[in-house]
Amino acid sequence: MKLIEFIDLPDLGDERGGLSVIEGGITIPFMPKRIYYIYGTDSSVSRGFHAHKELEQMAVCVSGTCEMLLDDGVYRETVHMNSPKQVVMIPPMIWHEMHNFSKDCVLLVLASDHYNESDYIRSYQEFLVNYR
Ligand code: T46
Repeated sequence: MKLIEFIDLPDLGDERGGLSVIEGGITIPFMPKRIYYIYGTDSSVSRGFHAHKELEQMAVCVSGTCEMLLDDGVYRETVHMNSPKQVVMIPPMIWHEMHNFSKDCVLLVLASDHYNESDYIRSYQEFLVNYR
């Protein structure tokens, strides 16, 4: 089973530099209500370790590199994120972890809804037992 779904962003770069575009409902299948970015994470630190009940998200490494692990409770897949032109989808009910951040990593995340802590499942056991 393939958990990792990539979307290749249109490359509108020219001799002046790169330009990639994400359009809600066009490039990605939802309209983002929230945008956040993760940066300055030490390579020894891992983040995530949760699933969302309903939230849809997409992530793109606009600078640097990191690894994104996705887990549906049966299968686990890890993708090396190293391109500002490639989006990885983080669907609801998928456990995800981020590892091996490079010093210059900026991970941009677009989310389908506002922040809501009750949408998080932060225990892997709870994820496995109650939600699969
Ligand atoms: C996710 C991965 C990819 C807020 O108050 N508002 C927000 O919009 C966000 C994203 C976080 N927070 C608070 C919640 C925590 O107290 O900021 C703190 C750090 O968040 P968290 O430990 O959840 O960060 P990560 O990097 O483990 O996970 C984040 C997102 O929270 C999560 O939704 O899918 O990035």
